[in-house]
Amino acid sequence: MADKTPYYITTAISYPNGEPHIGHAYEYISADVMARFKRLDGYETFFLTGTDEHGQKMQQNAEAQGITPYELATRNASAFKRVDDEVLDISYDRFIRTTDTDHYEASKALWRRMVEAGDIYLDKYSGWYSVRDESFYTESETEIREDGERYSIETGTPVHWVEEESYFFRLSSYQDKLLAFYEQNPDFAGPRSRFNEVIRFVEGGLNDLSISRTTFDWGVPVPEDLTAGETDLKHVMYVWVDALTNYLTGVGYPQVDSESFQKFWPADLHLIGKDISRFHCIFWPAFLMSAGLPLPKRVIIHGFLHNAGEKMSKSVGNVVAPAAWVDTYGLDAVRFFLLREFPYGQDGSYTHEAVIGRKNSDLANNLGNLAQRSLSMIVKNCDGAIPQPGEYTAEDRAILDQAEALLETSREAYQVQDFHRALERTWHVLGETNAYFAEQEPWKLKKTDEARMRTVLYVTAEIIRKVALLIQPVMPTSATKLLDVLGVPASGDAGRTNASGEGPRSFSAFGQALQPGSALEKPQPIFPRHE
Ligand code: ME8
Repeated sequence: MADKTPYYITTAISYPNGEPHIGHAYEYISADVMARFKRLDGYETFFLTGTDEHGQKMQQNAEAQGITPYELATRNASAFKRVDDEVLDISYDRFIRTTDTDHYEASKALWRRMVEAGDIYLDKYSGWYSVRDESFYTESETEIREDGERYSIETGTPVHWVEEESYFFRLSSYQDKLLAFYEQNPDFAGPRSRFNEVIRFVEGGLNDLSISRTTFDWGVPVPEDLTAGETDLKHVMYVWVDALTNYLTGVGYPQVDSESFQKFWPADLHLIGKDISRFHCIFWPAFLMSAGLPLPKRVIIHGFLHNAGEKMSKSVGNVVAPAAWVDTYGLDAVRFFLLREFPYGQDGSYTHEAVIGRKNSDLANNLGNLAQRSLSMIVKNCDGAIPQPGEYTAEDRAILDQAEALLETSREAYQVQDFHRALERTWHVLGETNAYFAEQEPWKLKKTDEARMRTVLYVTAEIIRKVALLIQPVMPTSATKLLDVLGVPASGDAGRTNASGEGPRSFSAFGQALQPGSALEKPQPIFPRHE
């Protein structure tokens, strides 16, 4: 068998300060859907996720709780991992913790390369720092509010004045190189509107970046041999330097000759939220350019999830735990809702009514009901086997052609992470299929023209098969059940086996139409209505 094309996808790594919320789940689910799509489409996929455990925020929170930062990180990293494994069925290949030993090696190696490139120098930092954002701000990026305190204008988090000896990265010298890179790679980041914000920021000029801290010690130490004689203080890396490096660690850096690094670097996709686009689209490519490493192919920037239009916050008490949603609506309905309800890249708002609306109309009616009615009719009227179709009419051909086109439409949409469009097109075809089924009235044909009834039922079942194949990434359990009912054989190499049944069916089976005469299981309702 020919070697598969590699595909490397990552999520942001979360601060394990507390438990994951539905905003985190949104990111994990969308990355998981992308990873599953690529696996089913024949790529050798490596999917990295994990936790970002260093920094002042972690240290302060741990102190407040009277435990060590490592204890805090360990407790909450397990909570994140548990949600991935037990609640959301995230098919990651490695869950990285930035306290993993190989990650220290990778971070130090990258630092060394940037020193060798002449891009790191010792100086003194003075300026505004937000511990909550783990981010430095210039004076003009902050404002004094009514309470007399100073805040970041962009994120609204409190900032405090910092003055300390620090290593700096010569970010200012990368302005032109970055702009040239963006110009040559117009798809480097998406959606375009968010990429444009990044470009405008870089056009405005870049300051050198403070990349080490001396006032606390919870971080990756700057290699001692590089600081000897230069400073009396102990420096740890600024948390974002080591955090971004996780993408390299995950595939074997600094072993650049390793099979894994050779195969998977540069990453095909970093999937992140809108609040951290500058770190990924400016700092990260500049670090990699400095270190002489290839740049990631794409960064996709998703929007934020709001509760009924309101920002989720602990103080408002509207933070949703992923498990609460999954218990209420079921995992596949949650996954579907998050990707179908709003375009990827834009902010999204959720309400109980909106989730129920999607679950009942799109899933229970348009897909569940169609599958249940048509497949039950086959079981009852065609001896429990896929019927033999007769000659196709123009209507049959038209609807089959629409379903046929869905694979390419989906590929194109997934290529730019437009999950919303892929699902919208799929449900459009399901809408047309429902109309076809209603117009053809196979339940009447049973009495007047059985051969024609068999053709209509075959066409409908074949469209359901195609749709079920394509929605596996979004709703793995339900799609698998549907494919099991249709008797579609599992393709052993298409990824992980699903808890519910036979396992995934690769997209290479898309063109293999249902075999007349093959047995059909009695369908059980797969998408129940939410009462
Ligand atoms: O930023 N809706 O970690 P984090 C959608 N450690 N996405 C959201 C969200 C919401 N309400 N809230 C957070 C960090 N996110 C860094 C990343 S990567 C090298 C280091 C997203 O725990 C957020 O945008 O604050 C980010 O992509 C991810 O969750 C982790 O956020």
